[in-house]
Amino acid sequence: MTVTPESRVDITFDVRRSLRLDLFPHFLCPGCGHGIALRSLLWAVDELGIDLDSLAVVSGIGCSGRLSAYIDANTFHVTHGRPLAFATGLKLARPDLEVVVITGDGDCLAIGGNHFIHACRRNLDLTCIMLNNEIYGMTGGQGSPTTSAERFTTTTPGGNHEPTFDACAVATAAGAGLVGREITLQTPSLKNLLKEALTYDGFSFIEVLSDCTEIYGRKNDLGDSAEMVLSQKADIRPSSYGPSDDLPFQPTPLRTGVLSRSERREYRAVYDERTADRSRAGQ
Ligand SMILES: Cc1ncc(C[n+]2csc(CCOP(=O)(O)OP(=O)(O)O)c2C)c(N)n1
Repeated sequence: MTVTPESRVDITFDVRRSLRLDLFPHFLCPGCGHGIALRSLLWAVDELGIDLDSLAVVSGIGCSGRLSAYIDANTFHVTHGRPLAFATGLKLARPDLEVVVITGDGDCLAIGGNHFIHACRRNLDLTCIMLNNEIYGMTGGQGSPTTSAERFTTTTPGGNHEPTFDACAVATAAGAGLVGREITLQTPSLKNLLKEALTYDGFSFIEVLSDCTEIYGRKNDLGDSAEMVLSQKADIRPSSYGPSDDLPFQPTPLRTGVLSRSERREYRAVYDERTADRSRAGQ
């Protein structure tokens, strides 16, 4: 591709404006993809002109869960698996806030699995960003619902024999209004996908493929961070290829970008309408 001034990506966003720099240095390992996801989110927020005072970021427990603390906005670090439940209450009480959830694959799909399904079903206007590093990073590398087949973790010393959970397929099936996936290597695309999610009126779920170099990568000989993200890139299946019907245990080429989008009505709009109807009817 010929690079023209128009096609050049603007990467001049200075993330430090949006961070609590007094908490630095951050605690993430070198090569961890979570930091790129955080930067992409804050870049999207900045480009949309969302005031940090009107942004609320809720996260659970895990390496992913720690990210909210670094953001200079209204941040809530809640119990493991419960950020979607907390965010639901927050958004209902304060609809004026832009409420974002940052969660991990363990936080969102294992202990928080039921909250996840019902948040998708409800379609309240939240943006949920799940950082999928295929492992419980913070607690030392136990297997998670998204651990790839035959990979080694501390709880699967003979390899993982469970099929992998496709969080995006579950989100779409459960009714999430907007569902998408991106890898950290494609940071501008990730930022644009997050902008679409933030502006979507309903529940949006974005899976970010992150890399846990220190624990998962090392245990499975996946190479350094650059090698891990490049192997994710090699797996990408352009969305023009159509839906994937791969079975568990087959290597699944990834589809990225917006995977599903519907124009379902947002929960709060329906709730307000019904409440007004009832009050007009004197009930
Ligand atoms: C109720 C409860 N159960 C278990 C834990 C221990 N714990 C903390 S973080 C975590 C897993 C985090 O994994 P994930 O959500 O995938 O995030 P990552 O650290 O990989 O970003 C677990 C099991 C806890 N803090 N609270």
